[in-house]
Amino acid sequence: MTTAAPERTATSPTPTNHRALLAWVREMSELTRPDRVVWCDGSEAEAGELTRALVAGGTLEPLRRPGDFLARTDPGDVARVEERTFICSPDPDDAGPTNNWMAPDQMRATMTRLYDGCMRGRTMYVVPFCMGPLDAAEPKFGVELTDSAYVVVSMRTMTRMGAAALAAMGENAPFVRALHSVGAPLEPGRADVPWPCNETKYISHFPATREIWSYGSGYGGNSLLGKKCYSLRIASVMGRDEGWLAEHMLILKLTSPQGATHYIAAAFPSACGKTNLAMLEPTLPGWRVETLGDDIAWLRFGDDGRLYAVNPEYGLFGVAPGTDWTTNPNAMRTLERGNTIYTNVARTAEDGVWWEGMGAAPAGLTDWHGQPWDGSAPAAHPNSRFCVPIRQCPILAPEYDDPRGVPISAILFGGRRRTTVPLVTEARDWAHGVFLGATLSSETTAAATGKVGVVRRDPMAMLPFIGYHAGDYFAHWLNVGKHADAAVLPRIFYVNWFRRGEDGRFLWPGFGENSRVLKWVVQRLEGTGEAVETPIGLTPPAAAIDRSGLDLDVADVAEALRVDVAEWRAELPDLSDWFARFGEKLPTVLWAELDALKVRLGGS
Ligand code: GTP
Ligand code: SPV
Ligand code: MN
Repeated sequence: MTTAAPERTATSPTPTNHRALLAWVREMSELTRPDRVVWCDGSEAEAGELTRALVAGGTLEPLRRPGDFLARTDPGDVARVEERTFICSPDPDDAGPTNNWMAPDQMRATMTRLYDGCMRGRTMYVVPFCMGPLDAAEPKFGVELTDSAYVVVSMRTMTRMGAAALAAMGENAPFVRALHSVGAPLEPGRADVPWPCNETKYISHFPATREIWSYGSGYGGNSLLGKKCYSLRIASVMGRDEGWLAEHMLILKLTSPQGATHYIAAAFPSACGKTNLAMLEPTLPGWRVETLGDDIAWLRFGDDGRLYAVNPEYGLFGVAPGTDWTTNPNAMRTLERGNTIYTNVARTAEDGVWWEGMGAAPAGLTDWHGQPWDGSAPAAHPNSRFCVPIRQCPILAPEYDDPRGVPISAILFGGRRRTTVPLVTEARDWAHGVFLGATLSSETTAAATGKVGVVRRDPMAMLPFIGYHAGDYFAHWLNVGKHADAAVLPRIFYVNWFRRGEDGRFLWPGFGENSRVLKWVVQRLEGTGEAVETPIGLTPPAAAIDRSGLDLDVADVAEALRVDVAEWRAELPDLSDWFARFGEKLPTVLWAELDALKVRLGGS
């Protein structure tokens, strides 16, 4: 960290000759008027200084394990704010019906008023970062300007941040401009609060100029701008323009007992199982999973015509509740190594952490509000998170660092549905797979503000993250399929770990047992898996799912796999309405897929 004298608007020596960057930092600091500007180098010493200051200010509490800290947010700032997220494309038609839109000039005017003097009394940190390996053919740089030290230390975990990124930018590399303020200027003499934020929030994207303006929230996807804002919303537009895909997908490497390796990417909506599948510990003997990414994948064609995936992130920002030795032991091992910032979990009397799903609650818990826990409400917020370096994951695949990525054999789409959607379905071909993705549905979760448990369409698990018109996005997916030889395209599957029986229990045990579904996927790829034709796609007969060592009746598996024609017919009106929202932009191929589905279901 290049520090500066604490006098007003002091600016530390600028460790770059990047003129566009220097000009932008100057312009934004003149607008936001911080007391000082600090260029972050990403060093251990800098992180130590920042965490000490955050502890002194009450934002972070040190925990027992070295490098572990707990943050408790303002109770009104606990999740992504989709209704305050905007795509400010010049043409409203480029944002489409699934995004909030505001004209760029109008949004700039509105937010310039909010940003005016918003960093008074605070420090503006200049955070250079790179999404994906620094030695990529075209490294994807960004610079976040933020007045939150919590954001700086989190960005250090989540991205390749600091001096190396800045040096690699040289004097004129393009970069995404990402401005962030908690929106809480500190008047002279006024004490700060542990979690400054503002009731007014904007998470705005200017895709045409590759800019992000975020205001009012310090939380996760709202403030760590390399994540959803850059690597999905802005990157999806880059991908549209340049012929690649930015997706809300985990990446895993699966090795069979015979030693065959397959790379699999999977898109599930927020809090629907990506981190868990990415770190899966197979219950089937001889199978092995290694992790490449748990949230975001950038998919590009390689020279051999195959689709390769890179994880642009450097850390894991995982859902805490439900994470335990029985469900996700590899996440627990990752956390055991310390260096984790926990947000909104409960704290034990021994300065450890606890959350729902971790077994019996120990006595003397402090809940996420900082109060002694009385058991009347969850001790940890349902969207409480851990932020930890991905390198601590004991099963990180060595290919993680390869800037070319890994060739994907299968893409899984999945959602959280109590009914209707079977455990696993295989698409007939790419277009049918795009149809399955485009019509994906899931129950809303605590990862975003708003009601939980409401079924909504969440195309490719990207509803809140597509940076342009979703109809154009579907067309882009179809084009990707046309680009490649069908023989080397990933095969597409649709999974649902969350189907329930009439008694309300999950029909499928999930977690490590999902390896049994992955085995069938691999068998399909290798041409040995059995499948039956159903109106919605190819499903395994129950006997084709390996149940060895599992105490589950074949009838239960059959129930999890069942295609209920009546339930699917009941989905049809909603599917028609969904597609109608995209008007002319809905590719006719997808209408044809829906018509064919109707015919197969024998509906009208
Ligand atoms: P984001 O980080 O928000 O994108 O979430 P994610 O998709 O990575 O979800 P994650 O793996 O963190 O899982 C979210 C919740 O679902 C956790 O509480 C998990 O315990 C639970 N979960 C994950 N996999 C399964 C499964 O196979 N079965 C069941 N029943 N629950 C699961
Ligand atoms: C999600 O909501 O999909 C997340 C967490 O991965 S956040 O970083 O808040 O977007
Ligand atoms: Mn996510």
